Amino acid sequence: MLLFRAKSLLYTKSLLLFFISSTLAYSLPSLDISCSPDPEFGQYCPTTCGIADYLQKYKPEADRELSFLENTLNQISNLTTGAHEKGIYIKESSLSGRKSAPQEVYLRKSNTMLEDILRFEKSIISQESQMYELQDLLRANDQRMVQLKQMAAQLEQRCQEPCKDTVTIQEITGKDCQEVANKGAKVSGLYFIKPTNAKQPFLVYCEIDINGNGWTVIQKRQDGSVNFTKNWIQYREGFGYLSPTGNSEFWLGNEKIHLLSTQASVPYILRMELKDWNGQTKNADYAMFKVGPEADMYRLTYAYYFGGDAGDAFDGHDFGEDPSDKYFTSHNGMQFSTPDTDNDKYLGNCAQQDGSGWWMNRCHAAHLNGKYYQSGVYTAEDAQPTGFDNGIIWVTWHDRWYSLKETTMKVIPINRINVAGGQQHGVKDFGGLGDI
Ligand SMILES: [Ca+2]
Repeated sequence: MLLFRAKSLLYTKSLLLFFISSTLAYSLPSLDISCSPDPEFGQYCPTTCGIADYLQKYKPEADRELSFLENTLNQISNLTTGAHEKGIYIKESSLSGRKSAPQEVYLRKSNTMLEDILRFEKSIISQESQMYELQDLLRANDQRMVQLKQMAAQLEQRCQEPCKDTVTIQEITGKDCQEVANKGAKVSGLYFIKPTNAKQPFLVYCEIDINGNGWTVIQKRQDGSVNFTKNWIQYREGFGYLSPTGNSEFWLGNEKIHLLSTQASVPYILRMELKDWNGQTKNADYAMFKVGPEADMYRLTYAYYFGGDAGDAFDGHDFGEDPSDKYFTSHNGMQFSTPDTDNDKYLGNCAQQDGSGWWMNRCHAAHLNGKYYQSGVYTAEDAQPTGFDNGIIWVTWHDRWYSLKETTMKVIPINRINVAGGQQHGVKDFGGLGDI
């Protein structure tokens, strides 16, 4: 708005100046002529004097107006100058702003770097403590290494010394422990025997009593020191430890038991010697005990229950759950099963469920290779994850939730049984036959 007014005033001033100057150019020569005012001015063509008078009359006012215009123009000019200066200032500011822009970038970068440095510093501090820990570990490992090297050196030295075998193995041999006893062996201990069909002798623990009875021991449990969860090959070859004092747990091995029990002309008695956690002992004997060849999965057979105060658990047991209980828990005629070889009569795998190798049916009433429980009575909770009765069981003495403390399975030729210990059955039939 101001600019518009200034422009219009400027325009007016220019016009007036032009008009005045052009008019004065004609009137100046006759300024000294006295002119008579003509009230009729305007009705006629004005004379030179009339025009001059008229100008004289209105000049002061025009001067004032011109002066006003001049002031206004000066003001506008001043404002314009101010605006221009401001413009220059803004421009310069803008330029200087632009010039300072890179500095801001550097500042930002600097801040970022500072943050990074702080972050790295924190990281370094935390890593430093980790490094200290690792250094400690390294030192401990170094010390351990030194100790191990010392131990290795000591062992190496000991290995160079002559080997001293502290296990006494008796010199007498035979086809079984009874023959060993018949040959004059008087003490229990480790002997090499070679059954008729065995390709080579193998070590057994012979239990020889004062009457000259020689029991060949095929299984021993006494403290749970040996894990009886083994596979087919381990049960075939045998596992555990044979000790000259007889105080160790083992399974002689199915192949050896097979070779031992199937010798021609020697009918064997299998005796189960059992001890519970009250220290009470009982036994159960089976006549004509045999274990078949591996081709028949080491099948168990016997002619009959020969006697004993522990009861005939091998014949199965009526648990009162199903009429077929007894039939499906009997063991005579069962093949051997291990967790990895299922030869049982059960849809599932008894040996796998119970973690043992045994002549499983569906599954058992006798189970002397079961899990060792330290206090006798155990529960389905204890038998997790399967929850089945998997202890060392002889149900005709203690029920299936009672695990026996000690067991020994041993064989002897049946003709020795009359002097090996009084039995309820078969004593008369087989007694007095003499040594074989
Ligand atoms: Ca099965």
